[in-house]
Amino acid sequence: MAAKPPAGDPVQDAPDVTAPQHSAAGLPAVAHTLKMAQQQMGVRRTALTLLKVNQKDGFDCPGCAWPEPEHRHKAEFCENGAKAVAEEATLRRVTPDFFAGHPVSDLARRSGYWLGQQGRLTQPMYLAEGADHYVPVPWERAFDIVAEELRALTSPDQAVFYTSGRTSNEAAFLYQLFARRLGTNNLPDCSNMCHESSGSALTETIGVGKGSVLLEDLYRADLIIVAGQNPGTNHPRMLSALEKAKQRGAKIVTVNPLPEAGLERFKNPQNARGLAGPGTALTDLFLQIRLGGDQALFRALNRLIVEAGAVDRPFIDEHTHGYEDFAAAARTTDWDEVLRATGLERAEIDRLLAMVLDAKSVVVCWAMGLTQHKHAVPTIKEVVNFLLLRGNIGRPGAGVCPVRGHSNVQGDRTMGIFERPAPAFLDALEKEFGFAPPREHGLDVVRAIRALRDGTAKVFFAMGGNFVAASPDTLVTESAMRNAALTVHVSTKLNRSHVITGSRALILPTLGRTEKDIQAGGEQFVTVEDSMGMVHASHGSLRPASPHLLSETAIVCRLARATFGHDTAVPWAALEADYDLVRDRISRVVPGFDGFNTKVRHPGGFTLPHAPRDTRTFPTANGKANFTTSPVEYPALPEGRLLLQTLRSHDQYNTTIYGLDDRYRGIKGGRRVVMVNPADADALGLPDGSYADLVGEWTDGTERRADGFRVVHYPTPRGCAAAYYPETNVLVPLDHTADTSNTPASKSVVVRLERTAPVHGS
Ligand SMILES: Nc1nc2c(c(=O)[nH]1)N[C@H]1C(S)=C(S)[C@@H](COP(=O)(O)OP(=O)(O)OC[C@H]3O[C@@H](n4cnc5c(=O)[nH]c(N)nc54)[C@H](O)[C@@H]3O)O[C@H]1N2
Ligand SMILES: Nc1nc2c(c(=O)[nH]1)N[C@H]1C(S)=C(S)[C@@H](COP(=O)(O)OP(=O)(O)OC[C@H]3O[C@@H](n4cnc5c(=O)[nH]c(N)nc54)[C@H](O)[C@@H]3O)O[C@H]1N2
Ligand SMILES: [Mo]
Repeated sequence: MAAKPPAGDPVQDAPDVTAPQHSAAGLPAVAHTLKMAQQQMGVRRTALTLLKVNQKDGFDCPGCAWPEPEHRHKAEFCENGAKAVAEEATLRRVTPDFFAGHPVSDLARRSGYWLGQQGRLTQPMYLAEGADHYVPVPWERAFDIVAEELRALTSPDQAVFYTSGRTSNEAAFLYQLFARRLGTNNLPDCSNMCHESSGSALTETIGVGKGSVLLEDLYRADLIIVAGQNPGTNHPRMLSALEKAKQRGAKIVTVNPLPEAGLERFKNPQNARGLAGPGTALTDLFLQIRLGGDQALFRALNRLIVEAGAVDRPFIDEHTHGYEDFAAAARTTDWDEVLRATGLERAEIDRLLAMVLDAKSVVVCWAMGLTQHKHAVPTIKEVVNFLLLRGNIGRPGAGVCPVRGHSNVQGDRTMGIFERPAPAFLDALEKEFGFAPPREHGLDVVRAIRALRDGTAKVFFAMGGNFVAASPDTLVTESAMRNAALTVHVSTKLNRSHVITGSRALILPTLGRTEKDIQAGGEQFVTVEDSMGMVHASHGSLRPASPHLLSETAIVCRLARATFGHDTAVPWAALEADYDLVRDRISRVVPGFDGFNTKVRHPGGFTLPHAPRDTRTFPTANGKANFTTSPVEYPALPEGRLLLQTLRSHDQYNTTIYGLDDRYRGIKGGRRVVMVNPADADALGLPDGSYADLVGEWTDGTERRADGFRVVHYPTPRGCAAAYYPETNVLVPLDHTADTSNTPASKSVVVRLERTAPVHGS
């Protein structure tokens, strides 16, 4: 199985490499922001739009899920938030003429970058069976096509309803209601590829699958450990919070295979010291860990804490279960194994211990570096053990902080986008709407791909996202998609999932966050939940990209009417007209949302309850916070091979490529690069600037290939390499997933590098 870069693409991939940087943001970020934004939106629209981001009367940034501080700056956005806004508020348009001029067979040869650069989708488009051109289709006909296919299924479980994480609470609630009214729990979402491991680990150990800290806790922490996360690129506003914590005396420990610039030093563009001065050094201790070594690191640390007798005994006795077993296991931790797994020295772990023992309150933040491994769930459970040992949960300045990705991915799950819904949620739905929702678990992302591949799923419907490019094992996923009878995408921008289709396909263009949403009941707003469980309103203000766009909420309601006809259980037309009515329903179904319509109209919104954080109570099966004792695991690495992590560059939002640079890592003008430790590269005979194919090796003997990567000698630990996603998704085997959460293990793929001739004559 081999994947070449799409041919016929005007974008050349000819990377130019300099040394990685040691600080993030500052003046270059501001300049870069304005340049990117003005290219897409022009000067006036740039000013109008960026001033509305994350303001109390404005729209929620469609970038990441980092929360808004209580005291907001006039410009409460970051470079990458501005890029996300510009990408949506662009003045470029994809019209029916565009599709007339570009057959699908041509679009399938273009890169994702090129597709995205064409602009906003403007009209519903239909690809008939056997056709090579999308043609415009009236909305009503589009809904009828979906309804016909759904009604033709022999079971509702032959349909799959995917969600990306930008969908508002209102649209998400109605979307899951639609799927369950139809009779299926097949509601996979991007979370399955993202923080599912966090949800699994936290639900079992503390009883709530969400983070337990608020911004104020970060400011008050004595020690913040940031493990497996690159906030300088992916959550830039987090750097302001870390800076503030630092100024109040916090220490910061970074655990990462890469020395990420944003965590080294932050030049806050909101003040003179940051804009033109030296900025703030953030990291006090950098532990350059091997990929997948985190569970071993935390277990070793836990052993040292137990041996030092430095545990919070009253907390452990009153609130937890399983301490004695855990402590006994921790005492037997094998140091040789720890040093092998982490690649760290004992002295570095001792330094971390000293900082932990010095700190009254500790927060651990993490993202994909912890969640996308085979042993991600036990790794995060070990982080919980670490916090429980010293009572670092449920008190100010302490707790778990999984930092979410998409701006409403946490809210979508709260609204019931989940293939394994809790019985209590289904009971509440049944009581509110008077129909019996299905109880059997549905398909997650990986299982949905298998079902499409095997022909047991026939209709694929996506509320946002770019399933084909974001999912693992690209060639397998693409052929699974082509197996479907119908694929439907509710989207703002053109992407690869629109051109790798089932027998028939629809593109349903929708409003973005930035745009005014007018319904029969007047102008509407929507709501979102950030990474810290704060719910607030988002008001779009721009004129929609096209008069033909429908909101996601309207799309669900109209599809429901086409599918069910007159529905005695759900008044779809009324809900479409007035989102307050949707929120009333949510307030009666979802815990924590009582008085939703009133509370969300308070400036800044409201905070959802979180029992461990608020009352130190743990809604687990045994009513206690659970210590867990999992065997220590770390990825095996065969001789002469490298362990590859697939990560984000600075100029992308998941599968949306904003540009071809990764400024902080010193890479310009190309994405097909592989970062390798110089000693490994020398041993493999790969000088900096040489080219290699990446060949993925999987335990069943199959191989996967991604061609033509420029080798970059980079400060990553021995045995570890890094390359960008989505280009490298072709290498991630569908069956290579995390235990329990089933999240693709895209941070540990075994590869060998085969030297090739340079590409593009460079
Ligand atoms: N601008 C921008 N913002 C984004 C996104 C984007 O693509 N662009 N994506 C959004 C989404 S959906 C998400 S989920 C988040 C993702 O946010 P991140 O999780 O920060 O994203 P990644 O680029 O995957 O980076 C993973 C980080 O973990 C490190 N890492 C990898 N493996 C390991 C490991 O085994 N151990 C440790 N300790 N570290 C490891 C990597 O070196 C890297 O620094 O960002 C969100 N925000
Ligand atoms: N190898 C590898 N694979 C990964 C990851 C990794 O680190 N490595 N990360 C994983 C993670 S963390 C995630 S979250 C997934 C992301 O998976 P997805 O969420 O499926 O992918 P995105 O690239 O964020 O989706 C981009 C598309 O969303 C559409 N869109 C944008 N805004 C809106 C909107 O407001 N409404 C609607 N309806 N559509 C909109 C646009 O058409 C755009 O093309 O990828 C996962 N895949
Ligand atoms: Mo994500």
